[in-house]
Amino acid sequence: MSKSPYPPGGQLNPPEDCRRMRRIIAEDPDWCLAIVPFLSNICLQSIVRNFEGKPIFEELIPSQKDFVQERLSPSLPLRVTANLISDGIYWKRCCKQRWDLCDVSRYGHSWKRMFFERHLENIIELFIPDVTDPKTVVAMVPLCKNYVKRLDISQLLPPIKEPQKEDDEYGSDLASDNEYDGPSIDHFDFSILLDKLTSLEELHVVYQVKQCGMNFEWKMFEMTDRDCESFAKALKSCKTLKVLRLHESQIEDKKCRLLVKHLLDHPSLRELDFSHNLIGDRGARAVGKLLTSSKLEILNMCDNDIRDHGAKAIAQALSKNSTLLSLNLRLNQLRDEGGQAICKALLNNSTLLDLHLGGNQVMEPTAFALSKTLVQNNTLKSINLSCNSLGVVSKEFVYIVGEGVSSLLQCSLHSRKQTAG
Ligand SMILES: *[C@@H]1O[C@H](CO)[C@@H](O)[C@H](O)[C@H]1NC(C)=O
Ligand SMILES: *[C@@H]1O[C@H](CO)[C@@H](O)[C@H](O)[C@H]1NC(C)=O
Ligand SMILES: *[C@@H]1O[C@H](CO)[C@@H](O)[C@H](O)[C@H]1NC(C)=O
Ligand SMILES: *[C@@H]1O[C@H](CO)[C@@H](O)[C@H](O)[C@H]1NC(C)=O
Ligand SMILES: CC(=O)N[C@H]1CO[C@H](CO)[C@@H](O)[C@@H]1O
Repeated sequence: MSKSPYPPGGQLNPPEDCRRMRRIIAEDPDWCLAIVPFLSNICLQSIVRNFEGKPIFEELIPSQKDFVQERLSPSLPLRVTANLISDGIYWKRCCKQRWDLCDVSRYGHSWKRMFFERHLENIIELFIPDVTDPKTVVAMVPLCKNYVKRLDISQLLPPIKEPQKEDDEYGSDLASDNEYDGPSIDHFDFSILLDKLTSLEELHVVYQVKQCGMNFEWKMFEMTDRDCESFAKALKSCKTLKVLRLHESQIEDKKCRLLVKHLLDHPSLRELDFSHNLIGDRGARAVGKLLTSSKLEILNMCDNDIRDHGAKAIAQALSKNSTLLSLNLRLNQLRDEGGQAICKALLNNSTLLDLHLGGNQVMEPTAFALSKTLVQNNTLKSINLSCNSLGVVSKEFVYIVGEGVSSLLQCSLHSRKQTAG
């Protein structure tokens, strides 16, 4: 086989190609001057044509692999291609054929990773409980587990509504006397999948239905108790997970505590994002416990319902040994009691670099506590106190910050309403 296959009928003639010298012009009017293709090219084309029945790829040299990758059909079954064809032009063609927007830099510049992550996301996002066979998801595992590092699930569908259920929506016991016990699961059950995805590092999940239109119902936008139980178990089984984002899913204290319980002593979790949920003080206490028993570095509890007691629990965890680098408590209800607790905790050996206390109704006392912390000792690099009524203190505070702390890189103090004086 020749080492330099080139396109059939192509005009690229290597100079040493002696066949160029052929100068026979026959009297046959159909005689063609085009050069006979290399036998190796014909072989490669045959490989491409028969790939599904008889895949030959490993044995080829790199240039031949490229030749094949450029010509294989993107609609070949994945069971043939998944673990055979390496990252490269073939997977790029598969991605481009399926999606208009393909930003490969989001996938570590791996087209294969992009293909399998988005393919699996698609299957999960269109999974209908009790309709889709869970086997279709599990069957994907051996094909994709080596390439899927992150899953970004932006939709989870509820079961199809039984028509007779509409009548007993208001709790008529007689109506629910029929055989039907309701759906067996409320949304896709992650516990059938997560323990098998051995490369998964990041998981983002939102329990919501996109484009529900006139079918809108609030319950399309929440994680149920049953979901939470199976999800928590699934998390525990996924030992490689580093980043968990579970937002806008109506998670309250009970679900938060269940999730945290299964995350305690997780071997690899580094970032946790429970933003835009309904977590209150009891949930925050559980999260505080998680802080002291894990190596969490980034915690985002933005837009929840944490008050002073919850803040104190988090503060206590901070003042003990914590590995936390970034804490976001924006849009909670810490008020001064909570705000002061957090600031005082930072006096004690914290590693924290970024703190966001925006929109927490904190006022002068917190600003003073923070200024004391900053003057005494800090590793803090950025503080955001926007959307609080710091009032007249802010001027003085900025002065202290300016005088005492040179390491602070960023400080945001935009007050929504400045008290006159
Ligand atoms: C804090 O962490 C350091 C190093 O990780 C460890 O040596 C020390 O014992 C810990 N202290 C407490 C109170 O947990
Ligand atoms: C800081 O640590 C000291 C001793 O380790 C302890 O007595 C004090 O209560 C801690 N302060 C806070 C706010 O946790
Ligand atoms: C601040 O913390 C650093 C490191 O934790 C320590 O070396 C330094 O002595 C502390 N300074 C004060 C004023 O406590
Ligand atoms: C502070 O937080 C608010 C809300 O997240 C944001 O809009 C603003 O840009 C932040 N300020 C800085 C300096 O980062
Ligand atoms: C428990 C602990 O290590 N506490 C130390 C925290 O840091 C201050 C000084 O910043 C020390 O005095 C404490 O001993």
